[in-house]
Formats: sequence, structure tokens, C-alpha cells
Amino acid sequence: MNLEGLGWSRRFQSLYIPFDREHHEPGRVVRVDRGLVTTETRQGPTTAVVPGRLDPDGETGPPAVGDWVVLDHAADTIVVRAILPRRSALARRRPGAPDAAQAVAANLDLVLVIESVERGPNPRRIERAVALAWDGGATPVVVLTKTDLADDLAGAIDRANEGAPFIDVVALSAATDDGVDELRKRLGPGTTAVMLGPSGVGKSTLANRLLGEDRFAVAEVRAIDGRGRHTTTRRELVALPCGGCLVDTPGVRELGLWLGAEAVGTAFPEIEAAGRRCRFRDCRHLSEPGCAVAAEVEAGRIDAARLASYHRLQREAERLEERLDPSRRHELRSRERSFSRLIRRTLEVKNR
Ligand SMILES: Nc1nc2c(ncn2[C@@H]2O[C@H](COP(=O)(O)OP(=O)(O)O)[C@@H](O)[C@H]2O)c(=O)[nH]1
Ligand SMILES: [Mg+2]
Ligand SMILES: [Zn+2]
Repeated sequence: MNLEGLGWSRRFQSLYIPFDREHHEPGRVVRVDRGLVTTETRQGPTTAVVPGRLDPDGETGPPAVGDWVVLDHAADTIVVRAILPRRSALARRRPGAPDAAQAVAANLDLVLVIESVERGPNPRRIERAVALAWDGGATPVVVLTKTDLADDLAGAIDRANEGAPFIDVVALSAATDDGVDELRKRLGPGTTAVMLGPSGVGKSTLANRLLGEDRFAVAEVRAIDGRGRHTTTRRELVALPCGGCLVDTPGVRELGLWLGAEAVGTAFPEIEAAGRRCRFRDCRHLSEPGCAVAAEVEAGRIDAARLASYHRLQREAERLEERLDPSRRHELRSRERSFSRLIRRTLEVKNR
């Protein structure tokens, strides 16, 4: 296996230098089992043991799918020596330690926010997934599946856009391959994408279509309510013929993904942009005098449902943030500042 095809880059090459020894080797985690990881390496698939002392301070947590790890071949058993610092990650509450985060997928470029035409895209769910993607340091792309079942495709795309007005929406059918090339183009060499979406929207079917083989189990839809069952029980990273890598995951809700406050603003750039004209710098756009966001809603230029989502997600993130320790809180705040600076600059360039 060629490491570049798995997303190996100059960045990881540099991070690996301190570990570069005869009996060491880099590998990308494609599957995690209890105490074991399956990695893909130059030599092919390699299973390694994760020692308990790998992460003594508990900051990184155990390796996640998508991590680049250092494998040590010195003894009979291959052991994970280190996790190379992550470029991006989706995190959830660590089981048994609700105030600590644990990565569920690491080193991601794209988060594919999957919704289906069949059940109708849900703008509120899309907003949350978009915020989670930005929070993880990855770019969200909305994927609207099952277009072969559409009575009103344009209406469904509009609905998806409501939840992601500044994000690309790719509409496709994994059954007919219609529109799938548009996604293949975005999943070229060096790109890693993770799929997020409720069960039954067609994630595994799409993964199989991209792979060109039936690797992932597809749910039989229950005739009674049209809902898919939760067949995907583990995460797995696979290399795609179009050059990129893909992670199939169970539904977002089951994952209990972790949302940071700074990312919420990023998912609602129109609200952040208007908020710069509020009378008070720390305006929360609730009912403060001189609130420019409220004025935009009044004028019909900002969707009231978007503002309600913004407040709901902001509260969710803040509650979580309050429970975190002060050092993590500080980190969140400074990230928040740099993120909103980035958005501001982007909007300023756009508005010129
Ligand atoms: N008509 C149609 N059905 C699809 C399409 N993609 C998935 N399905 C069906 O939707 C159901 C759920 O698919 P699955 O891939 O298991 O969804 P997941 O839970 O998101 O992984 C299965 O019955 C699939 O056959 C599509 O593009 N068109
Ligand atoms: Mg599935
Ligand atoms: Zn305001």
C-alpha cells in the first residue's frame, strides 16, 4: 500500500521524524477494537496492541479511526508507540467520563452530511452536523441521497440549503449512480471524508457505490415506518478507487458527538456577520436594544428558524463548555476568536 494514497503528507512525515527508527513504522488506523487497532501500512494491513500507558495524561485518548500511529516491531507483538498529532477530528463524550472528549474519527478533510430525499432533508439536523464538522476542523458538504425517489428534487435541495445556506449540496442516487461523480471528484487522493447522518439515509449504500463493491452492510428498510435499522456498528476507514479515503459511521445521535461553542458561529455566518453591527459588542441577539440580527430577521433577510437554531446550538455548546476544565475552556475561547476572525475576513472579501 502506498502511504500517500492513505492521506500521508509532509505534515505527518515531519511529525514522524522523532520516531523514525529501524523497528518503527507509520500506519493509519482503519479499525479500532478493544485494545487493538488494525492499521494500513506500506507492508499492508497490520494489527497492533494499544498499551494502556499510551496516553497517561488522558489528553489524546485512545487511537481513533483515521489516526496516524507509530507501530513498534521490536518485540513479537506489534505495539502502538504513539499517535501523531491530529490535523482534525470529530469527538464525542468519552464513555464513562462525560466531561472528557474522545475522537471517533481523526485527520478528516470533509464531513459528508448525509440526508435523503425520501424522508426529506431536515435543516435543523443539517445545521448541527455542519457545526460539528467545522468544530472538528473539517469542511462540511451536504449530500442529498436517493434522488431516484424524488417527486420534487428542487424542493428537497431548497430544504437542504435552508440548513446549509453557505455549504455545497451534492444531490445523488447511489442506486443509479446519478450525481455520484460529483462526489468522486471531491474525494481525490489525499482526501479523507467521514459520513454523518441518521440511519437509513443510505450511507452504507453510498460507501459501497464509491468502493465499487458491497463491503458495508446495508439495512433492510422496515416496511412499516420506512426507517432503516442500525446495521453499521463499527467505524471503518476504506481507500476508494477515486483516490480518497472514507469512514462509514453509525448515526450521529448514537455517537453523542461533542459540539464546541466556537463552531456554532461558523455554521451561521450570516448571523455572525450581522452581529458585528449590533450596538453591544457582546450582544447575544436575544432581545438587546440595537440588535442588528433582530433587525435582519424583522426585515426578512435572516430566517427566524436559523436564529432559533443558532441559540439552541449555542446553549448546547455552552453547557458543555462550562463543564470542561479551565485549560480546555481557554483553548476553546482562543480557537473561537481565530475562527470568527477567519469568517469575518472571508465575508469581507466576499462583500467587496
Ligand atoms: N431508491 C434508493 N434506495 C436507496 C439508495 N441508497 C440507499 N437506499 C436504500 O435505503 C436503505 C438504507 O440504506 P443504508 O445504506 O443501509 O443506510 P444507512 O443506515 O445510512 O447506512 C436500504 O434499503 C437501501 O437499499 C438510493 O440511492 N436509492
Ligand atoms: Mg449503514
Ligand atoms: Zn445582536
